[in-house]
Amino acid sequence: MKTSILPSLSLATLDRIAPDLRPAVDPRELRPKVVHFGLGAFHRAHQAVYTENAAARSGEPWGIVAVAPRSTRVVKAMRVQDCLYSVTERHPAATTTRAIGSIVGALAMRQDAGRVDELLADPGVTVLTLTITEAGHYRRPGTGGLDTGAPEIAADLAAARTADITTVVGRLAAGLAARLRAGGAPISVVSCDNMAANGAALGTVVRGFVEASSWPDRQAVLDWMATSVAFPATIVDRIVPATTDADREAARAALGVWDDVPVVGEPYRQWVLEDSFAGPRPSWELDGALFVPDVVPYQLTKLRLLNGSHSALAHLGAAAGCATIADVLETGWGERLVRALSAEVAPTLPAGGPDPVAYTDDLVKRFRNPRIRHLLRQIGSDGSRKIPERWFGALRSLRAARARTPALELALAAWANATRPADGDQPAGATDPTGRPFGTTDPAGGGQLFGTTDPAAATLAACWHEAADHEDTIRRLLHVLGAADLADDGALVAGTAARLPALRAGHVEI
Ligand code: CS2
Repeated sequence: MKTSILPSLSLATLDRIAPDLRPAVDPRELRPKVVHFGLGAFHRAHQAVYTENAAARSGEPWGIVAVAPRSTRVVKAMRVQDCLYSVTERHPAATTTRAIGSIVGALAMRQDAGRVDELLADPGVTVLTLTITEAGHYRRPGTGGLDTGAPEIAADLAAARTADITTVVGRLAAGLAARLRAGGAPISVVSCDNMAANGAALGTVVRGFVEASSWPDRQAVLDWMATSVAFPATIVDRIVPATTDADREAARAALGVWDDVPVVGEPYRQWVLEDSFAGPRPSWELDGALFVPDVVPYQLTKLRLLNGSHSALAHLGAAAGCATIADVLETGWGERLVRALSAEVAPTLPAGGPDPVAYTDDLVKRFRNPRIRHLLRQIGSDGSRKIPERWFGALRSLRAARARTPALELALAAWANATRPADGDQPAGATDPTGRPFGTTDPAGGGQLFGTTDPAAATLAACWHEAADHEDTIRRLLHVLGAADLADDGALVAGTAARLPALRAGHVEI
Protein backbone atom coordinates (compact mmCIF):
# COMPACT_ATOMS: atom_id res chain seq x y z
CA MET A 1 0.00 0.00 0.00
CA LYS A 2 1.32 3.44 -0.91
CA THR A 3 2.20 5.17 2.35
CA SER A 4 3.74 8.38 1.08
CA ILE A 5 3.03 11.07 -1.45
CA LEU A 6 6.19 10.29 -3.33
CA PRO A 7 5.73 10.24 -7.11
CA SER A 8 5.52 6.83 -8.73
CA LEU A 9 8.28 5.30 -10.78
CA SER A 10 7.54 6.12 -14.44
CA LEU A 11 9.27 7.42 -17.57
CA ALA A 12 8.67 10.94 -16.27
CA THR A 13 10.39 10.26 -12.93
CA LEU A 14 13.19 8.04 -14.23
CA ASP A 15 15.70 10.87 -13.98
CA ARG A 16 15.04 11.13 -10.24
CA ILE A 17 16.60 7.76 -9.57
CA ALA A 18 20.35 7.22 -9.47
CA PRO A 19 21.76 6.59 -12.98
CA ASP A 20 23.16 3.17 -12.09
CA LEU A 21 19.72 2.05 -10.87
CA ARG A 22 18.03 2.91 -14.18
CA PRO A 23 17.17 0.28 -16.83
CA ALA A 24 19.96 -0.97 -19.06
CA VAL A 25 18.02 0.22 -22.13
CA ASP A 26 15.77 3.19 -22.81
CA PRO A 27 12.32 1.56 -22.85
CA ARG A 28 11.21 4.05 -25.52
CA GLU A 29 13.67 2.41 -27.94
CA LEU A 30 12.04 -1.02 -27.61
CA ARG A 31 9.30 -2.55 -29.79
CA PRO A 32 6.70 -5.17 -28.85
CA LYS A 33 8.35 -8.31 -30.19
CA VAL A 34 7.72 -10.79 -27.37
CA VAL A 35 4.32 -11.53 -25.83
CA HIS A 36 4.36 -13.03 -22.35
CA PHE A 37 1.42 -14.68 -20.55
CA GLY A 38 1.60 -14.47 -16.75
CA LEU A 39 2.53 -11.07 -15.34
CA GLY A 40 3.73 -12.43 -11.99
CA ALA A 41 6.82 -11.72 -9.92
CA PHE A 42 8.76 -14.62 -11.44
CA HIS A 43 8.49 -13.31 -15.00
CA ARG A 44 9.47 -9.82 -13.91
CA ALA A 45 12.53 -11.14 -12.06
CA HIS A 46 13.60 -13.64 -14.69
CA GLN A 47 12.72 -13.49 -18.40
CA ALA A 48 12.19 -9.71 -18.32
CA VAL A 49 15.69 -9.22 -16.89
CA TYR A 50 17.31 -11.51 -19.47
CA THR A 51 15.39 -9.75 -22.24
CA GLU A 52 16.46 -6.31 -21.09
CA ASN A 53 20.12 -7.30 -20.87
CA ALA A 54 19.90 -9.05 -24.25
CA ALA A 55 18.39 -5.91 -25.83
CA ALA A 56 21.05 -3.71 -24.21
CA ARG A 57 23.93 -5.92 -25.33
CA SER A 58 22.68 -6.71 -28.84
CA GLY A 59 21.24 -3.30 -29.64
CA GLU A 60 18.09 -5.05 -30.88
CA PRO A 61 14.76 -3.57 -29.75
CA TRP A 62 13.24 -6.64 -28.04
CA GLY A 63 10.40 -5.41 -25.84
CA ILE A 64 7.80 -7.52 -24.04
CA VAL A 65 4.06 -7.04 -23.89
CA ALA A 66 2.99 -8.93 -20.77
CA VAL A 67 -0.53 -10.27 -20.50
CA ALA A 68 -2.12 -10.97 -17.12
CA PRO A 69 -4.56 -13.89 -17.45
CA ARG A 70 -6.69 -12.86 -14.45
CA SER A 71 -5.47 -9.99 -12.31
CA THR A 72 -6.30 -6.52 -13.57
CA ARG A 73 -4.67 -5.00 -10.45
CA VAL A 74 -1.14 -5.68 -11.63
CA VAL A 75 -1.99 -4.41 -15.13
CA LYS A 76 -3.27 -1.11 -13.74
CA ALA A 77 -0.28 -0.75 -11.42
CA MET A 78 2.16 -1.47 -14.25
CA ARG A 79 0.45 1.04 -16.55
CA VAL A 80 0.62 3.80 -13.93
CA GLN A 81 4.39 3.24 -13.96
CA ASP A 82 4.75 3.02 -17.79
CA CYS A 83 5.52 -0.67 -17.04
CA LEU A 84 8.72 0.21 -15.18
CA TYR A 85 9.37 -1.65 -11.92
CA SER A 86 12.37 -2.62 -9.83
CA VAL A 87 14.15 -5.87 -9.09
CA THR A 88 15.93 -6.16 -5.76
CA GLU A 89 18.56 -8.86 -5.43
CA ARG A 90 19.03 -10.03 -1.88
CA HIS A 91 22.45 -11.51 -1.17
CA PRO A 92 22.94 -12.86 2.35
CA ALA A 93 25.08 -9.80 3.14
CA ALA A 94 24.03 -7.11 0.65
CA THR A 95 21.15 -5.88 -1.46
CA THR A 96 21.05 -4.24 -4.89
CA THR A 97 18.06 -2.66 -6.62
CA ARG A 98 17.61 -1.74 -10.28
CA ALA A 99 14.70 -0.56 -12.40
CA ILE A 100 13.78 -2.77 -15.34
CA GLY A 101 12.35 -1.38 -18.57
CA SER A 102 11.94 -4.34 -20.94
CA ILE A 103 8.16 -4.58 -20.49
CA VAL A 104 6.62 -2.13 -22.94
CA GLY A 105 2.97 -2.98 -22.44
CA ALA A 106 0.71 -4.62 -19.84
CA LEU A 107 -2.61 -6.10 -20.93
CA ALA A 108 -5.46 -7.89 -19.21
CA MET A 109 -6.20 -11.06 -21.17
CA ARG A 110 -9.96 -10.61 -21.41
CA GLN A 111 -10.44 -6.85 -21.12
CA ASP A 112 -7.74 -6.18 -23.74
CA ALA A 113 -8.57 -9.16 -25.95
CA GLY A 114 -8.53 -7.09 -29.16
CA ARG A 115 -4.96 -5.88 -28.61
CA VAL A 116 -3.84 -9.40 -27.60
CA ASP A 117 -5.37 -10.72 -30.86
CA GLU A 118 -3.49 -8.10 -32.89
CA LEU A 119 -0.17 -8.90 -31.25
CA LEU A 120 -0.52 -12.66 -31.64
CA ALA A 121 -1.23 -12.21 -35.35
CA ASP A 122 1.63 -9.69 -35.83
CA PRO A 123 4.55 -11.17 -37.83
CA GLY A 124 6.87 -8.79 -35.89
CA VAL A 125 6.06 -10.79 -32.74
CA THR A 126 8.09 -13.98 -33.07
CA VAL A 127 8.36 -15.18 -29.48
CA LEU A 128 5.70 -16.03 -26.93
CA THR A 129 6.77 -16.88 -23.39
CA LEU A 130 4.60 -18.23 -20.61
CA THR A 131 4.62 -18.59 -16.82
CA ILE A 132 1.19 -20.02 -16.15
CA THR A 133 2.01 -22.59 -13.42
CA GLU A 134 1.53 -26.33 -13.54
CA ALA A 135 -2.16 -25.97 -12.66
CA GLY A 136 -2.69 -23.54 -15.55
CA HIS A 137 -2.04 -26.31 -18.08
CA TYR A 138 -5.21 -28.34 -17.36
CA ARG A 139 -3.38 -31.60 -17.98
CA ARG A 140 -5.20 -34.81 -17.25
CA PRO A 141 -3.47 -36.47 -14.29
CA GLY A 142 -1.53 -39.49 -15.49
CA THR A 143 -1.74 -38.91 -19.26
CA GLY A 144 -0.83 -35.24 -19.67
CA GLY A 145 -3.56 -34.76 -22.32
CA LEU A 146 -5.86 -31.71 -22.12
CA ASP A 147 -8.54 -32.13 -19.46
CA THR A 148 -11.48 -31.22 -21.69
CA GLY A 149 -13.78 -32.12 -18.81
CA ALA A 150 -12.48 -29.23 -16.67
CA PRO A 151 -15.31 -26.66 -16.53
CA GLU A 152 -13.00 -23.77 -17.54
CA ILE A 153 -11.77 -25.62 -20.64
CA ALA A 154 -15.29 -26.74 -21.56
CA ALA A 155 -16.49 -23.13 -21.28
CA ASP A 156 -13.59 -21.87 -23.40
CA LEU A 157 -14.30 -24.45 -26.09
CA ALA A 158 -17.82 -23.02 -26.28
CA ALA A 159 -16.70 -19.35 -26.17
CA ALA A 160 -17.89 -17.28 -29.11
CA ARG A 161 -15.28 -14.50 -28.77
CA THR A 162 -11.64 -14.43 -27.62
CA ALA A 163 -12.70 -11.93 -24.95
CA ASP A 164 -14.71 -14.71 -23.31
CA ILE A 165 -11.80 -17.14 -23.05
CA THR A 166 -10.44 -17.44 -19.49
CA THR A 167 -7.70 -20.11 -19.75
CA VAL A 168 -4.32 -19.36 -21.25
CA VAL A 169 -4.35 -22.72 -23.03
CA GLY A 170 -7.56 -21.75 -24.83
CA ARG A 171 -6.30 -18.24 -25.46
CA LEU A 172 -3.08 -19.50 -26.94
CA ALA A 173 -4.86 -21.97 -29.21
CA ALA A 174 -7.26 -19.27 -30.43
CA GLY A 175 -4.36 -16.82 -30.87
CA LEU A 176 -2.33 -19.28 -32.92
CA ALA A 177 -5.36 -20.04 -35.10
CA ALA A 178 -5.80 -16.30 -35.69
CA ARG A 179 -2.10 -16.01 -36.56
CA LEU A 180 -2.44 -18.69 -39.22
CA ARG A 181 -5.51 -16.94 -40.66
CA ALA A 182 -3.51 -13.66 -40.77
CA GLY A 183 -0.66 -15.16 -42.78
CA GLY A 184 0.91 -17.70 -40.46
CA ALA A 185 4.36 -16.25 -39.68
CA PRO A 186 6.36 -18.82 -37.68
CA ILE A 187 6.50 -18.31 -33.91
CA SER A 188 8.24 -19.90 -30.91
CA VAL A 189 6.17 -20.66 -27.82
CA VAL A 190 8.50 -20.84 -24.82
CA SER A 191 7.18 -22.53 -21.70
CA CYS A 192 8.83 -21.26 -18.51
CA ASP A 193 6.99 -23.54 -16.09
CA ASN A 194 8.49 -26.22 -13.86
CA MET A 195 7.51 -29.38 -15.72
CA ALA A 196 9.58 -32.09 -17.36
CA ALA A 197 9.52 -31.65 -21.14
CA ASN A 198 7.61 -28.43 -20.55
CA GLY A 199 7.59 -27.39 -24.22
CA ALA A 200 6.05 -30.67 -25.36
CA ALA A 201 3.63 -30.63 -22.41
CA LEU A 202 2.37 -27.19 -23.42
CA GLY A 203 2.21 -28.17 -27.10
CA THR A 204 0.10 -31.20 -26.20
CA VAL A 205 -2.58 -29.25 -24.34
CA VAL A 206 -2.71 -26.48 -26.94
CA ARG A 207 -3.10 -29.03 -29.75
CA GLY A 208 -5.67 -30.80 -27.58
CA PHE A 209 -7.69 -27.59 -27.45
CA VAL A 210 -7.54 -27.10 -31.22
CA GLU A 211 -8.58 -30.72 -31.78
CA ALA A 212 -11.52 -30.38 -29.39
CA SER A 213 -12.64 -27.08 -30.94
CA SER A 214 -15.40 -26.78 -33.51
CA TRP A 215 -13.31 -24.50 -35.76
CA PRO A 216 -13.83 -25.49 -39.41
CA ASP A 217 -10.10 -24.98 -40.11
CA ARG A 218 -8.85 -26.90 -37.05
CA GLN A 219 -6.97 -29.45 -39.16
CA ALA A 220 -5.22 -26.64 -41.05
CA VAL A 221 -4.25 -25.07 -37.71
CA LEU A 222 -2.80 -28.37 -36.50
CA ASP A 223 -0.86 -28.86 -39.75
CA TRP A 224 0.55 -25.33 -39.58
CA MET A 225 1.49 -25.78 -35.92
CA ALA A 226 3.46 -28.89 -36.85
CA THR A 227 5.64 -26.95 -39.27
CA SER A 228 5.70 -23.35 -38.05
CA VAL A 229 5.21 -23.28 -34.26
CA ALA A 230 8.11 -24.39 -32.06
CA PHE A 231 7.63 -25.38 -28.44
CA PRO A 232 11.24 -25.49 -27.15
CA ALA A 233 11.81 -27.04 -23.74
CA THR A 234 13.39 -24.74 -21.16
CA ILE A 235 14.47 -24.72 -17.59
CA VAL A 236 14.10 -21.51 -15.62
CA ASP A 237 15.50 -20.89 -12.17
CA ARG A 238 15.43 -18.07 -9.68
CA ILE A 239 13.92 -18.02 -6.21
CA VAL A 240 11.37 -15.19 -6.18
CA PRO A 241 9.03 -15.00 -3.19
CA ALA A 242 5.74 -13.14 -3.48
CA THR A 243 6.22 -9.38 -2.98
CA THR A 244 5.27 -7.94 0.41
CA ASP A 245 4.56 -4.41 1.67
CA ALA A 246 7.99 -4.47 3.36
CA ASP A 247 9.52 -5.08 -0.09
CA ARG A 248 7.66 -2.01 -1.42
CA GLU A 249 9.05 0.09 1.40
CA ALA A 250 12.56 -1.20 0.72
CA ALA A 251 12.20 -0.40 -3.00
CA ARG A 252 11.05 3.12 -2.11
CA ALA A 253 14.08 3.62 0.09
CA ALA A 254 16.42 2.43 -2.66
CA LEU A 255 14.81 4.30 -5.57
CA GLY A 256 13.52 7.48 -3.97
CA VAL A 257 10.24 7.07 -5.92
CA TRP A 258 7.28 4.77 -5.25
CA ASP A 259 7.20 1.37 -6.94
CA ASP A 260 3.95 -0.49 -6.40
CA VAL A 261 5.07 -3.64 -8.25
CA PRO A 262 8.65 -4.34 -7.20
CA VAL A 263 10.05 -7.85 -7.14
CA VAL A 264 12.61 -9.36 -4.84
CA GLY A 265 14.74 -12.38 -5.61
CA GLU A 266 17.92 -14.21 -4.86
CA PRO A 267 21.04 -13.21 -6.84
CA TYR A 268 21.21 -16.57 -8.63
CA ARG A 269 19.38 -17.02 -11.94
CA GLN A 270 19.58 -19.58 -14.70
CA TRP A 271 17.88 -20.21 -18.03
CA VAL A 272 18.63 -23.21 -20.23
CA LEU A 273 16.74 -23.45 -23.52
CA GLU A 274 16.42 -26.08 -26.21
CA ASP A 275 17.97 -24.60 -29.31
CA SER A 276 14.99 -25.14 -31.60
CA PHE A 277 13.28 -21.83 -32.31
CA ALA A 278 11.00 -21.21 -35.28
CA GLY A 279 12.17 -17.64 -35.95
CA PRO A 280 14.06 -14.65 -34.54
CA ARG A 281 14.49 -14.42 -30.75
CA PRO A 282 16.30 -12.16 -28.28
CA SER A 283 19.99 -12.97 -27.78
CA TRP A 284 19.40 -14.18 -24.23
CA GLU A 285 22.77 -15.95 -24.37
CA LEU A 286 24.35 -12.48 -24.07
CA ASP A 287 23.03 -12.48 -20.50
CA GLY A 288 24.18 -16.00 -19.68
CA ALA A 289 21.27 -18.13 -20.94
CA LEU A 290 22.43 -21.46 -22.29
CA PHE A 291 21.12 -22.82 -25.61
CA VAL A 292 21.61 -26.58 -25.79
CA PRO A 293 20.37 -29.39 -28.07
CA ASP A 294 18.92 -31.32 -25.10
CA VAL A 295 17.71 -29.68 -21.89
CA VAL A 296 16.62 -32.93 -20.22
CA PRO A 297 19.67 -33.40 -17.94
CA TYR A 298 19.38 -29.78 -16.71
CA GLN A 299 15.62 -29.95 -16.45
CA LEU A 300 15.49 -33.14 -14.40
CA THR A 301 18.33 -32.00 -12.13
CA LYS A 302 16.51 -28.77 -11.34
CA LEU A 303 13.06 -30.32 -11.01
CA ARG A 304 14.13 -33.27 -8.88
CA LEU A 305 16.77 -31.58 -6.72
CA LEU A 306 15.64 -27.97 -6.34
CA ASN A 307 11.89 -28.17 -6.81
CA GLY A 308 11.74 -31.66 -5.32
CA SER A 309 13.49 -30.46 -2.16
CA HIS A 310 11.38 -27.32 -2.12
CA SER A 311 8.12 -29.27 -2.04
CA ALA A 312 9.49 -31.67 0.59
CA LEU A 313 10.66 -28.76 2.76
CA ALA A 314 7.35 -26.98 2.28
CA HIS A 315 5.16 -29.88 3.43
CA LEU A 316 7.50 -31.14 6.15
CA GLY A 317 8.23 -27.63 7.39
CA ALA A 318 4.52 -26.86 7.62
CA ALA A 319 4.02 -29.97 9.76
CA ALA A 320 6.82 -28.77 12.04
CA GLY A 321 5.37 -25.25 12.37
CA CYS A 322 7.92 -23.37 10.19
CA ALA A 323 6.94 -20.50 7.89
CA THR A 324 9.77 -20.11 5.35
CA ILE A 325 12.41 -22.23 3.59
CA ALA A 326 15.19 -20.40 5.47
CA ASP A 327 13.38 -21.26 8.76
CA VAL A 328 13.38 -24.94 7.82
CA LEU A 329 17.11 -24.80 7.08
CA GLU A 330 17.56 -23.48 10.61
CA THR A 331 16.05 -26.65 12.09
CA GLY A 332 18.23 -29.64 12.89
CA TRP A 333 16.79 -31.66 10.01
CA GLY A 334 16.33 -29.20 7.10
CA GLU A 335 19.76 -29.54 5.54
CA ARG A 336 19.80 -33.26 6.29
CA LEU A 337 16.55 -33.65 4.36
CA VAL A 338 17.85 -31.76 1.31
CA ARG A 339 21.02 -33.85 1.26
CA ALA A 340 19.21 -37.16 1.84
CA LEU A 341 16.63 -36.47 -0.85
CA SER A 342 19.28 -35.34 -3.34
CA ALA A 343 21.45 -38.39 -2.66
CA GLU A 344 18.44 -40.69 -3.05
CA VAL A 345 17.34 -39.11 -6.31
CA ALA A 346 20.78 -38.46 -7.90
CA PRO A 347 21.10 -41.97 -9.43
CA THR A 348 17.97 -41.26 -11.52
CA LEU A 349 19.48 -38.18 -13.21
CA PRO A 350 20.73 -38.51 -16.78
CA ALA A 351 24.39 -37.75 -17.48
CA GLY A 352 25.25 -34.40 -19.02
CA GLY A 353 23.72 -32.10 -16.41
CA PRO A 354 25.26 -30.36 -13.40
CA ASP A 355 27.14 -32.45 -10.84
CA PRO A 356 24.46 -33.39 -8.26
CA VAL A 357 26.78 -33.07 -5.25
CA ALA A 358 27.97 -29.57 -6.15
CA TYR A 359 24.40 -28.65 -7.14
CA THR A 360 23.15 -29.76 -3.72
CA ASP A 361 25.86 -27.77 -1.92
CA ASP A 362 24.71 -24.68 -3.81
CA LEU A 363 21.08 -25.46 -3.04
CA VAL A 364 21.73 -25.58 0.67
CA LYS A 365 23.38 -22.15 0.46
CA ARG A 366 20.55 -20.72 -1.63
CA PHE A 367 17.88 -22.13 0.70
CA ARG A 368 19.72 -20.77 3.73
CA ASN A 369 19.74 -17.17 2.44
CA PRO A 370 18.13 -15.42 5.42
CA ARG A 371 17.19 -12.35 3.35
CA ILE A 372 14.76 -14.39 1.23
CA ARG A 373 11.44 -15.02 2.98
CA HIS A 374 10.04 -17.72 0.74
CA LEU A 375 6.81 -18.87 2.31
CA LEU A 376 6.18 -22.61 2.63
CA ARG A 377 2.53 -21.90 1.96
CA GLN A 378 3.37 -20.47 -1.47
CA ILE A 379 5.53 -23.45 -2.43
CA GLY A 380 3.14 -26.02 -0.92
CA SER A 381 0.15 -24.69 -2.88
CA ASP A 382 -0.97 -26.68 -5.96
CA GLY A 383 0.86 -29.68 -4.52
CA SER A 384 -1.24 -32.13 -6.55
CA ARG A 385 0.07 -30.54 -9.75
CA LYS A 386 3.65 -30.11 -8.55
CA ILE A 387 4.69 -33.29 -6.81
CA PRO A 388 4.10 -35.69 -9.73
CA GLU A 389 6.56 -33.56 -11.73
CA ARG A 390 9.05 -33.28 -8.90
CA TRP A 391 8.99 -36.70 -7.19
CA PHE A 392 7.23 -39.34 -9.22
CA GLY A 393 9.69 -39.73 -12.10
CA ALA A 394 12.50 -40.43 -9.63
CA LEU A 395 10.27 -42.57 -7.44
CA ARG A 396 9.27 -44.76 -10.38
CA SER A 397 12.87 -45.26 -11.55
CA LEU A 398 14.03 -46.09 -8.04
CA ARG A 399 11.17 -48.48 -7.28
CA ALA A 400 11.74 -50.22 -10.63
CA ALA A 401 15.40 -50.67 -9.64
CA ARG A 402 14.31 -52.00 -6.22
CA ALA A 403 16.18 -49.16 -4.51
CA ARG A 404 15.08 -47.93 -1.09
CA THR A 405 13.22 -44.59 -1.08
CA PRO A 406 12.94 -43.39 2.53
CA ALA A 407 13.36 -39.66 1.82
CA LEU A 408 10.72 -39.67 -0.94
CA GLU A 409 8.36 -41.67 1.29
CA LEU A 410 8.77 -39.11 4.06
CA ALA A 411 8.14 -36.29 1.59
CA LEU A 412 5.07 -38.05 0.20
CA ALA A 413 3.73 -38.58 3.71
CA ALA A 414 4.21 -34.86 4.42
CA TRP A 415 2.30 -33.90 1.28
CA ALA A 416 -0.46 -36.35 2.19
CA ASN A 417 -0.60 -34.90 5.70
CA ALA A 418 -0.99 -31.40 4.23
CA THR A 419 -3.99 -32.47 2.13
CA ARG A 420 -6.08 -33.07 5.25
CA PRO A 421 -9.01 -30.70 5.31
CA ALA A 422 -8.42 -27.71 7.54
CA ASP A 423 -11.38 -28.84 9.61
CA GLY A 424 -9.29 -31.73 10.91
CA ASP A 425 -10.01 -35.44 10.98
CA GLN A 426 -13.74 -35.97 10.76
CA PRO A 427 -15.68 -39.19 10.61
CA ALA A 428 -17.17 -40.15 7.26
CA GLY A 429 -20.47 -38.41 6.65
CA ALA A 430 -19.77 -35.64 9.17
CA THR A 431 -20.73 -32.10 8.19
CA ASP A 432 -19.21 -28.76 9.01
CA PRO A 433 -21.10 -26.07 10.97
CA THR A 434 -22.72 -24.78 7.76
CA GLY A 435 -24.05 -28.23 6.98
CA ARG A 436 -21.57 -28.95 4.16
CA PRO A 437 -19.98 -32.37 4.23
CA PHE A 438 -16.31 -32.16 5.17
CA GLY A 439 -14.19 -32.50 2.09
CA THR A 440 -16.16 -29.96 0.03
CA THR A 441 -13.42 -27.44 0.63
CA ASP A 442 -13.62 -24.36 -1.59
CA PRO A 443 -10.69 -24.83 -3.97
CA ALA A 444 -10.19 -21.09 -4.32
CA GLY A 445 -10.08 -20.47 -0.61
CA GLY A 446 -7.36 -22.82 0.61
CA GLY A 447 -8.99 -25.09 3.11
CA GLN A 448 -6.07 -27.49 3.37
CA LEU A 449 -4.55 -28.19 6.77
CA PHE A 450 -1.82 -25.55 6.58
CA GLY A 451 -3.69 -23.02 4.43
CA THR A 452 -2.33 -24.11 1.06
CA THR A 453 -4.57 -23.97 -2.02
CA ASP A 454 -4.95 -26.71 -4.62
CA PRO A 455 -7.36 -27.15 -7.53
CA ALA A 456 -7.96 -30.72 -6.29
CA ALA A 457 -8.31 -29.73 -2.59
CA ALA A 458 -11.87 -31.03 -2.25
CA THR A 459 -11.15 -34.38 -3.91
CA LEU A 460 -8.01 -34.83 -1.82
CA ALA A 461 -9.83 -33.93 1.38
CA ALA A 462 -12.51 -36.49 0.59
CA CYS A 463 -9.85 -39.25 0.53
CA TRP A 464 -9.41 -38.75 4.27
CA HIS A 465 -13.08 -39.35 4.96
CA GLU A 466 -13.68 -42.24 2.61
CA ALA A 467 -10.57 -44.22 3.52
CA ALA A 468 -10.54 -47.21 5.88
CA ASP A 469 -7.08 -46.48 7.30
CA HIS A 470 -3.89 -44.54 6.56
CA GLU A 471 -2.68 -46.95 3.90
CA ASP A 472 -6.02 -46.69 2.17
CA THR A 473 -5.80 -42.87 2.36
CA ILE A 474 -2.38 -42.89 0.70
CA ARG A 475 -3.67 -45.19 -2.06
CA ARG A 476 -6.67 -42.94 -2.70
CA LEU A 477 -4.54 -39.80 -2.75
CA LEU A 478 -2.17 -41.40 -5.27
CA HIS A 479 -5.13 -42.33 -7.47
CA VAL A 480 -6.25 -38.67 -7.49
CA LEU A 481 -2.80 -37.85 -8.88
CA GLY A 482 -3.23 -40.44 -11.64
CA ALA A 483 -0.50 -42.63 -10.10
CA ALA A 484 -2.29 -46.01 -9.97
CA ASP A 485 1.05 -47.79 -10.34
CA LEU A 486 2.44 -46.17 -7.18
CA ALA A 487 -0.84 -46.86 -5.35
CA ASP A 488 -0.33 -50.55 -6.19
CA ASP A 489 3.17 -50.56 -4.66
CA GLY A 490 2.32 -52.06 -1.26
CA ALA A 491 5.72 -51.42 0.33
CA LEU A 492 5.74 -47.78 -0.78
CA VAL A 493 2.22 -47.21 0.52
CA ALA A 494 3.00 -48.90 3.84
CA GLY A 495 6.28 -46.99 4.26
CA THR A 496 4.51 -43.70 3.56
CA ALA A 497 1.51 -44.38 5.78
CA ALA A 498 3.81 -45.33 8.67
CA ARG A 499 5.18 -41.77 8.69
CA LEU A 500 1.80 -40.09 9.08
CA PRO A 501 1.28 -40.28 12.87
CA ALA A 502 4.62 -38.61 13.71
CA LEU A 503 4.04 -35.89 11.12
CA ARG A 504 0.55 -35.29 12.47
CA ALA A 505 2.20 -34.71 15.84
CA GLY A 506 4.65 -32.23 14.27
CA HIS A 507 7.74 -34.45 14.36
CA VAL A 508 10.07 -34.83 11.40
CA GLU A 509 12.43 -37.74 11.74
CA ILE A 510 15.20 -37.99 9.21
C1 CS2 B 1 8.96 -23.29 -6.06
C2 CS2 B 1 9.46 -22.63 -7.35
O1 CS2 B 1 6.86 -22.31 -5.67
C3 CS2 B 1 7.45 -23.34 -5.97
O2 CS2 B 1 6.86 -24.38 -6.17
O3 CS2 B 1 9.53 -24.56 -5.96
O4 CS2 B 1 8.74 -21.50 -7.66
C4 CS2 B 1 10.96 -22.30 -7.27
O5 CS2 B 1 11.19 -21.28 -6.34
C5 CS2 B 1 11.50 -21.91 -8.60
O6 CS2 B 1 11.25 -22.93 -9.52
C6 CS2 B 1 13.00 -21.63 -8.50
O7 CS2 B 1 13.51 -21.50 -9.76
